[in-house]
Amino acid sequence: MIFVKNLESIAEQKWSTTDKYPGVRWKFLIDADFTKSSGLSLGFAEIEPGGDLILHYHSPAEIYVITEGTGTLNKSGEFQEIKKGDVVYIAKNAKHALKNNGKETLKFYWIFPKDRFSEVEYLY
Ligand code: 7BC
Ligand code: NI
Repeated sequence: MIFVKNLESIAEQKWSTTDKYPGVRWKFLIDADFTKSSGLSLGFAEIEPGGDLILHYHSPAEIYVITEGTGTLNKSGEFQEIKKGDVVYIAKNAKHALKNNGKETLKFYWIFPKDRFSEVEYLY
């Protein structure tokens, strides 16, 4: 099965948020809770200036594709500045966080090797 989507095609989907991650909002693009897909899932997130996707880990590995802005990536205690165009590989159970210390909104896609985001258990 093959399909094409883009952010405009999910304009009606509400942004998800949680008090755990101040200034972070996200949508689901390829995700078995929304699409007839399996094996991989992809979401899109925005972190406003000052926002923080706090330190966490999960059993699936993860990839980030940064499309706008800058941020500080916490690589299990080692910090690295990231920017538009960067891609990030996060191994399974590796602690990571992403904070926007910049002036513009940080935008990125994340990919999990799972059917759906809702089955990823976040641990802290
Ligand atoms: O962006 C979100 C929001 C919960 O999650 C994906 C990023 C991550 O590192 O798990
Ligand atoms: Ni993560």
